[in-house]
Amino acid sequence: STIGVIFDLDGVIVDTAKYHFLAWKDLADELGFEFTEAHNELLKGVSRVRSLEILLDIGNVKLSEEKKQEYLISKNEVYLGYITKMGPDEILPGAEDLLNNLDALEVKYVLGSASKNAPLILKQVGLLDRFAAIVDGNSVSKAKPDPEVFLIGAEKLGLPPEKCIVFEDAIAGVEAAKAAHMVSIGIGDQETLSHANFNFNNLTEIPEDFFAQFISE
Ligand code: G16
Ligand code: MG
Repeated sequence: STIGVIFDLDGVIVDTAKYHFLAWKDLADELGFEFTEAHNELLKGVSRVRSLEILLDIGNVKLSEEKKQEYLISKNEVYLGYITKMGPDEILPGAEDLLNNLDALEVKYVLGSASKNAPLILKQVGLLDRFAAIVDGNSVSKAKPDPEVFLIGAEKLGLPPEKCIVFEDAIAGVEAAKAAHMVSIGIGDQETLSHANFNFNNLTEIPEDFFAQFISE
């Protein structure tokens, strides 16, 4: 096809943000400060290391590098406890229909996630085999809003960035797509994601003929 699609994972394909929240909240409890769902918004799409920094800023807590490494590991262990219980019922509404639609159009798609746990999550929900490639937190060095993750995605698709369409739920993710000169689709709150080229509340709202406008004969 003349176009390709790059999907973010958390907030687009599945809602793992609720599990990140519970795991980070555990840590905040241990450190003795409050961590709210509003605080959790700041961590969406952001790398694990950066998330810890933001969390510690919220609690006004300073830690040694050693302690930070320790907490990064223990947070992830708590998170994995939730992830390993996930199943196909946790795929967000509209996601599978959208992938089926792209398959029918013979449009290739890859994953472009900040998560180091992306392959495990996709395996849990039964979608791992569907993506042409997985670009995740293990394969990138610069986190969103840096465009690196999406530029590697374009390489995997074998397409120039201008021919790639990115589905994102996070502010940093839409910024990364724009920095990569790709078409950005904001999934979620329209005001939060007003910098995206297109906005939808969720994947069920994407019209079946949506991709036709990008495909040239
Ligand atoms: C996801 C989440 C972020 C999380 C990041 C790293 O990104 O939105 O909140 O901090 O992955 O996750 P992990 O700790 O599993 O490596 P995305 O890009 O899929 O939205
Ligand atoms: Mg996301």
